Amino acid sequence: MESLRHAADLIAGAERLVVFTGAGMSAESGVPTFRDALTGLWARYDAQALATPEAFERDPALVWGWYEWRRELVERVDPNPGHDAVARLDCTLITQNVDQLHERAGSKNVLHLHGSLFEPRCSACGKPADLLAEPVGTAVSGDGPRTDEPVGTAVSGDGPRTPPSCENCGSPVRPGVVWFGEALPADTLEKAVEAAANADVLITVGTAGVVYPAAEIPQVTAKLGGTVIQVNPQPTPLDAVCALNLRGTAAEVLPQIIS
Ligand code: BV8
Ligand code: ZN
Repeated sequence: MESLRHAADLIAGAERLVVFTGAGMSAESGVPTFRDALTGLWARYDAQALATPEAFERDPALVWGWYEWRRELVERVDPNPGHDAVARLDCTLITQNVDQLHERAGSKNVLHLHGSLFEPRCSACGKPADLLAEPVGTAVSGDGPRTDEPVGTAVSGDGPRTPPSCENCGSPVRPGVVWFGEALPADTLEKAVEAAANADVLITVGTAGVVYPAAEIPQVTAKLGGTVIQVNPQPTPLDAVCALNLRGTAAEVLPQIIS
């Protein structure tokens, strides 16, 4: 396909290359995209409502359980050929994803705009907390988490789980992700915007381009004269700023345009 060759030439000739990824990057590894990340017990919730400080405040076990379910899923799957292709690039890699599949494929210094499933911290004092080998929590019944069981009762499958308590101050530990209504990590965002501003080529892969300020990243490159290439089976609001819109999936297209 003509545009694949054109994209491959642009990427090979790029001097300051940026790759910007969203949930579609991990879809072919078996990780549901953000919008599809609610199945099973969480099917009745809206991701945007669950990924908020208010939801954690209201029901820490439900929200912690959802993130632990996602973390365990990500640990069980593997990077796909799209991650492997990106790892071959000399680029600045910016991701909205909270999984660590780019790192497991070999990418270094990944800028995680929305945090990570692998860096839980205290919801009050911010002290980093250890990841629990076994999902810890209380056994759950149909009406939600019971607290009569001692914390530490391993639970299997998906379901609410009581978050561990901070060793420092006893408050509930929270996932190390950025929720809706929370500020992105300032230094990470600053590095990402600077890389996007200086990029001569930016590849945006697998993002719906609707969540801000992350969705600004490809637009900054285009506004400052850089060339934006999009890889997504669907059209997105970012189509308008892309020089090339490659309608395909990450695992299919990226290995064809990255040598
Ligand atoms: C902030 C981490 C201010 C958590 C995420 C109105 C009211 C309230 C808020 C707002 C508002 N208007 C705007 C806002 C701001 C809000 C926002 O943008 N809301 C949107 C919904 C309108 N943003 C925020 O709240 C941000 N913070 O503004 O703070 C502030 C400032 C100072 C001080 C205090 C506060 C924080 C946003 C971060 C939220 N956290 N993730 C978690 O993971 O649980 S967002 C989450 O959804 C993802 O990280 C991602 O960023 C976003 C969208 O996901 P995508 O990656 O795009 O994936 P999605 O599922 O949507 O789409 C998948 C795409 O892949 C599709 O296009 C599909 O076609 C494609 N695809 C599918 N398969 C493949 C594929 N592509 C390639 N290959 C495939 N195989
Ligand atoms: Zn604490």
